[in-house]
Amino acid sequence: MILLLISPTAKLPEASLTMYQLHIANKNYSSWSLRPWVLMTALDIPFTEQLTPFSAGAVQNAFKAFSPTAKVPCLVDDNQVVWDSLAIIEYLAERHRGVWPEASTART
Ligand SMILES: N[C@@H](CCC(=O)N[C@@H](CS)C(=O)NCC(=O)O)C(=O)O
Repeated sequence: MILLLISPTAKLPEASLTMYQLHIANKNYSSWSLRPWVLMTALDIPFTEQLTPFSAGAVQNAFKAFSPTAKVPCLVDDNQVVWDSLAIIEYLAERHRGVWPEASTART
């Protein structure tokens, strides 16, 4: 009998070799930022946190430096920029185990 042990957080073959950068805003205000932040932290997916605080004003000009939509969260993976929280989670799910449950019934 062959026993195959796979860590739930093991990287899939297409996982990044570079360190992800996750751009977020204030954790106490930006629940959107916390979506990928909590996921990556819980699954031990290594990333560098880049926190840019909200400033006064309707448009967050500081976010334009890294996010095409001037919104957070925004994930940078080498040359790839993913700028929506659910899109980030889907992106990570293609590269890391454990993002979504294996059982389809657990995903309904
Ligand atoms: N649908 C987007 C929403 C992102 C979003 O609205 N983020 C807010 C912070 S929680 C933001 O960046 N607001 C800045 C602004 O609207 O200028 C996502 O899921 O990532």
